[in-house]
Amino acid sequence: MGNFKLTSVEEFEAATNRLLETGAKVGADAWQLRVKNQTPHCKFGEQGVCCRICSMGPCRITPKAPRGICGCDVHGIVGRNFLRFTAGGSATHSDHGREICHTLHTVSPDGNYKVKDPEKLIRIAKEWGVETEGKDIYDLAHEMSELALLEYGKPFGTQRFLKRAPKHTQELWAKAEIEPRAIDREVATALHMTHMGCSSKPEALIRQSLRCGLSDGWGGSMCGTEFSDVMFGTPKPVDTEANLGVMKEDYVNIIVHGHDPSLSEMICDYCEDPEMIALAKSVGAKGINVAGVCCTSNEVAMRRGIPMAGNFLQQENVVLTGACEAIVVDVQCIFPALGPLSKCFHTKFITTSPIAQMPDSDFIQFNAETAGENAKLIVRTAVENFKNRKPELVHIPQLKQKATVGYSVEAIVKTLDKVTNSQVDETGTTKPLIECITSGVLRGAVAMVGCNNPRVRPDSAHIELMKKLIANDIIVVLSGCSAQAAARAGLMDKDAKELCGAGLKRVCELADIPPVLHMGSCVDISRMLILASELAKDSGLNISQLPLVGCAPEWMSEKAVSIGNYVVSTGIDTFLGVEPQVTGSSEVVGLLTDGIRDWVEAAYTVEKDIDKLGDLMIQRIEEKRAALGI
Ligand code: MSK
Repeated sequence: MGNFKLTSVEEFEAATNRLLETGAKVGADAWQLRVKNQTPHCKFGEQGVCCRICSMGPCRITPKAPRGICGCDVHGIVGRNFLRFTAGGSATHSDHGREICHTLHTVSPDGNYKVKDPEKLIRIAKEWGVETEGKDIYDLAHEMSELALLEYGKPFGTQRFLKRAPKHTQELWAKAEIEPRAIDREVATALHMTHMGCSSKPEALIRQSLRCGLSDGWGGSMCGTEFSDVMFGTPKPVDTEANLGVMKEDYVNIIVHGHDPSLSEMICDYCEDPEMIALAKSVGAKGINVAGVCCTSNEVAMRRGIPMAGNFLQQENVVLTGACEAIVVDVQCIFPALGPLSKCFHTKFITTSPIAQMPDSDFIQFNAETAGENAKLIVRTAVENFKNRKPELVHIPQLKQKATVGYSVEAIVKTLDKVTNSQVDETGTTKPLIECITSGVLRGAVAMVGCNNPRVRPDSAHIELMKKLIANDIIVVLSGCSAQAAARAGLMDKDAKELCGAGLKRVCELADIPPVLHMGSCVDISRMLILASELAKDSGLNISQLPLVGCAPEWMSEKAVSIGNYVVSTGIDTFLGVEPQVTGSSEVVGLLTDGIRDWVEAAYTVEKDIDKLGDLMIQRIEEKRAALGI
């Protein structure tokens, strides 16, 4: 174990407080201050009982005013708000996936984007019934891109990827009438259903919420993940580092932030360009250091080992170091606050997507066709900005941890094969993992996902839950900002096996893995769906029977609700540490926490006490084991 020590949440906070002192000196605003201005939050909004769907209102439901002007009761209003929230998340993830499909259409042997994983492309093509024999791989990529784009608007049929689910799951979806059709259609239907004068029956609204979530997880997000792998490579275990200490004082620091890897992959390429490195040296830097924030960070960490500076609530911190030459963003989870904040420092806040345009930013539009030129201009802009640094404002907290990341399903299967087979089976199955679980060496698995949210002490819920689960021999797979919380704390260091129970520790030693596995960004939760499906097929069980649960202890975004809906709809009980804005309706709460179990064999549990949330997950895993007699 050597000198291994986790970084504590108190150390995270001390580093943040020191950065906020710099912020105060230059008159910078910060989310910590804005939270104070925004609390207490509006109770009507918190409970989901405010309706702004037409201009007769807004209507707010109280005991004295139990119906809106149209006569809709609280259950209809809460249900409609929940469905609209889901639709926002599903549209966002799926549109990311669509952009990836469009980028796939631009691939060429000498272009900006290439096919890096031809085997995966061929595998998906065969799955979709596309002839691959004798076909040029780039012709196949273009054909697959067009077919994938049709998934968004096809007039008939359901999502192609649904066939990856076990037969039983597919039957449940058909019976519950929640099989997603065209991806965009489910979002449009959600908006139509929630228009004034359409659905106000909670059951119908929640059913569509599940369907709209499924169109994301088994549709748009899965396209995003799979075709990103085709273009940028399927992740394999790779070593990296995490936390603000990955920024380097003597280097030009470029931070990539957002979600879409098309831009960040290109930025990483140009940061290694000899011409750009020479330029950096000519302005007095030792070189160029690129690091990431949020899910863009997860994408480039998984494929290139690019260090992870921080997660969602760290995004202002990277600017507050005074050592960030440019924070380059694509889409989603980007604070508009970065504009005014960057003006307090020398930092260039570079927006690149028409989808995410913000005041006080430099907009350099990024297109797949001109990606190389755009990325080079961005890198050059950052490098030339090094001379504008104000040395008196520079402070980089010296916190960082080692992390091994890059556990795609393919990598997990291959790696865990080592636990039981001396000879690695190249085709691979999840059977070794199943054997570990049935023998009790591992008690089960938790898929932990999601954001930070100031309602929860940042990162504390993620880290405390992970420590508790691994100590109980429960393996944890992670994505999104929860993965970065783990990496920053040190839980993705292989030495963290010392914090595990005896069974998980043994598995970590045999397979040479950390006890929590980084599966990627938030669209990559589709990888977890595939893993759960493979486990079910290889074990002959239904997904809902597996000792496996999902958890989002610090979630905040619409995407997280869409994710929750597709995870429960896949048969995985899902545990939340932040209440969805539905508490105003007993009927909607009843459906989400219990009623939907009749349709999809899983439901939500909400518990704000994080220790109890951990106990409830362990209890559910043990109940599933007992039901199987293992
Ligand atoms: S970035 S959606 S804060 S995980 Fe994917 Fe993190 Fe949540 Fe954004």
